Amino acid sequence: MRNLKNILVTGGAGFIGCNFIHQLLEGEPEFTGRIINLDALTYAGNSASLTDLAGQFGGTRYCFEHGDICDRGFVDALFNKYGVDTVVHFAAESHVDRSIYGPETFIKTNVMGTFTLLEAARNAWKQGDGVVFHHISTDEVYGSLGETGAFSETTPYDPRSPYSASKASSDHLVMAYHHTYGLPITLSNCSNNYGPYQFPEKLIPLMILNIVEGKPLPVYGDGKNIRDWVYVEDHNRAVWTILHTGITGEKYNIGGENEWENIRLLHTLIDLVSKKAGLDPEKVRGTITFVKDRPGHDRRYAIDCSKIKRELGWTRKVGFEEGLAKTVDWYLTNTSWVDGIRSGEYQHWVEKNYGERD
Ligand code: NAD
Ligand code: TDX
Repeated sequence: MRNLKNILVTGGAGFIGCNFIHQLLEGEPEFTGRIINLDALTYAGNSASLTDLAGQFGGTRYCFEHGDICDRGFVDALFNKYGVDTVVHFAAESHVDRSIYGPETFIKTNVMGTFTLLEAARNAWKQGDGVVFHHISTDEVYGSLGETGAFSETTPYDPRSPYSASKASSDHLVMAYHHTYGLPITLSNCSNNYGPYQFPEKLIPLMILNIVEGKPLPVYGDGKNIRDWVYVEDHNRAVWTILHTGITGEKYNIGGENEWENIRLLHTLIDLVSKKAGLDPEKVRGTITFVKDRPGHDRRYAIDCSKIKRELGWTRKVGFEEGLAKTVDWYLTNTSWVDGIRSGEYQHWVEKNYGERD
C-alpha cells in the first residue's frame, strides 16, 4: 500500500477532477496528505466547484495553482515547492465535438501537456524523489465496436476522433516513459462518466437542463449509438485503488458494465426529470430533435473491466438508476453553479458552431 502525501492533481477544477478532490478530502479519512490542484481554468474548469473545500482545507491540505500543464517552468516549480510524490493527471480538452471543430488545443493540452508533465515528473524522479504518475484516459482510444464484444486492456488502439487520437498519443507517451526511462506510471481507460459538476455540453447534463428549460433535445444520427456509463465516484474510487495497489507499468480498464443506446437513455431521462420537475413527459418527448450526425461518430463502446475487479478488488457501487437520480437532483438543485458555468464562453461557442447542424 503506497503512502501518498503530496498529490498533484491536474484538471482538478473540471468534472472528474473536482469530484476526485471532494471524495479524497471529504470521504477518505485515511488520506491525511495534501492535494495541489493545477488547473488552467479553461471554459470547462470552474473554481466554484471547489469553493467549500478551499474554505475548509485551503492552505494546508488543499492548494490551488492556476496554470497551464504545458508550462514547463511552472510545473517544475510546483514539484519543487510541494515535494510532489504522486501525479494524478486529469487535465485535458475532453469534448469530442469541440475536437472536431478545433483540434489544435487538443494536441497542445492532451499531447504536449502530458509530455511536459512527464518530463517534469521524470526530472523530479531522477533526483531521487519518489514519484508515481497516474494517467487518466478513455475507452475511446480503442475505437468503435460492432454489436458484440468489449474493449480489454490488450485491444489494439484505433482512435477515430481528434480527441481520442490526442488521448491515445498521451497514453503511448506515458507507457513509453515507463519502458524507456523506468518512470513509475499507471494508466486507466474509463468509459463515459456522469454525475455532479459535469459541464453541460456532455449528453446527460445537456439533456437534463434542456428538458427543464423546454429546449430541443438534439439526438445525433439515429440515436442508436451505444455508450457504457459509470458514476463518477465509482471511476474515482477505481483510480484511488490503482494509486494504492496498482502494479507499476500496468493499465486498467474501468467501466460500468452498463450499456445504453442514446435514445433509450434519453427516454429514461425524460421520465425521471419530468417526474422530479413536474413536467408532462409526453410533451417533453415532442422536443426530441434528430440532428446531423457527429462526423466519425463511434457506434458502440463497451468495457471489459475484469482485470481491475479480479486483480485489485474494485467493483462499481452505484447502480445506474441511483446514479441518474442523484445526478438529476444535483442539476435541479445547483442552479447557480449551472448559471455560472454557462454564462461565459460556452454559449458563444454553441451559437457559433452548432447553429447550422440541425
Ligand atoms: P473536463 O473538460 O470537465 O475538465 C478538464 C479540466 O482540465 C478543466 O478544469 C480545465 O480547466 C483543465 N485544463 C484543460 N486544459 C488545461 C491545461 N492546458 N492546463 C491545465 N489545466 C487544463 O474533463 P473531465 O470530463 O473531467 O475529464 C477529465 C479526464 O478524464 C480527461 O483526461 C478525460 O480525457 C478523461 N475521461 C473523461 C471521461 C468522461 O466521461 N468525462 C471518461 C473517460 C476519461
Ligand atoms: O447533444 C448531444 N447529442 C447526442 O446524441 C450530445 C452532446 C451527444 N450525443 C451523443 C454522442 C455520443 O454518442 O451522446 C453520446 C455521448 O456524447 P458525449 O456526452 O459528448 O460523450 P462521448 O462523445 O461519448 O465522450 C465522453 O466519454 C468519453 C467524454 O466526453 C469523453 O471525454 C470521454 O473520454
